[in-house]
Amino acid sequence: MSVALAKARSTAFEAINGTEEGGFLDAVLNGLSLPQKAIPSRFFYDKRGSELFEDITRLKAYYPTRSELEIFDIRGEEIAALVPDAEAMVEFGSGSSRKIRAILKALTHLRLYAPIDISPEMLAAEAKALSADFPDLKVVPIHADFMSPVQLPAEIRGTKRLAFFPGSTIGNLEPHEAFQFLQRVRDVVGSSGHLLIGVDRKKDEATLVRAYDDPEGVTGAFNLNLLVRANRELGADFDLERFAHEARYNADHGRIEMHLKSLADQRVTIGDRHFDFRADETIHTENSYKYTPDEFHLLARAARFEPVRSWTDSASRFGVYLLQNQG
Ligand code: AVI
Repeated sequence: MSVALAKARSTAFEAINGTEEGGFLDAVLNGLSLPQKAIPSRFFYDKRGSELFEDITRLKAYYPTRSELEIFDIRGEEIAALVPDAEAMVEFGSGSSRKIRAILKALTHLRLYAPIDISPEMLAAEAKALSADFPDLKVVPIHADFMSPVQLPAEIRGTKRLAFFPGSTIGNLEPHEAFQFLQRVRDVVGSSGHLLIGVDRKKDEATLVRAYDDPEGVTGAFNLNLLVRANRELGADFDLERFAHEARYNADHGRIEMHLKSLADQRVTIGDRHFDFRADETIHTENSYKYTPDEFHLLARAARFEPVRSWTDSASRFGVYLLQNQG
């Protein structure tokens, strides 16, 4: 085995057995062997990628975060009045805490908050900060991958539960995965429990594409950071000058796609594997599905969640839905 591949394999070993689930090396080697080359979007979020994503959420062009926060600010009390019995909130993939703060301000009757996140550092930091700001709220962090079945701690099991899944993260799942995810959320909230979820809406193509191809180039840097990560962690030799960020709307599938486009005929080497690129050939790095309210209601009902009420922002760009488990 070559030195580079050995390095790549040991890094991948650490990745699988450390904080990162799923094996970046295998995902890249398998993904680059497909006819349409691809790398799964979950690998965006190394330290730099997470920082860049946080920057994206503050961009003028990236409307989803702003629109969703507007809904929570204006509709918080209305939402709270619809779930008067909820005692515990379980957040899936909590990450940064701007949204939970906005909703916790309104949901004053909650006594427990359980963020689920893959990053123990993020969980610990968030739990500490929230406990300081909401002294009457018990914070019970759950270190887990929210895409897998989650074991609830004992103190949450007996409570009336409300799940929280903001940010249109559901849009990064393929529709069949979104359906399976909603079914797992039903298990977590229990019978007649609720889910409050943020979902980006379909809209004109120009607004959508601009949100994923901002003039400042932050989303481009976020996308290209996958190659920076592959060079650093896997010993790959991607030439960053010879790949470019591309965002396009695929109307047939109702999704934004992000790609990294090769600017020349070139060969990339990872250990003893070679991958040839033609000029203009792309690596598909992300799907972000957009749902009309009707489409989302259909998906929710198929997973046995009944829509209770939904809200949108002043520009009708984003949707927040309160759903109730019918199972
Ligand atoms: C995390 N997720 C909901 C974002 C989205 O809009 O699909 C990720 C993102 N990709 C590029 N910009 C933001």
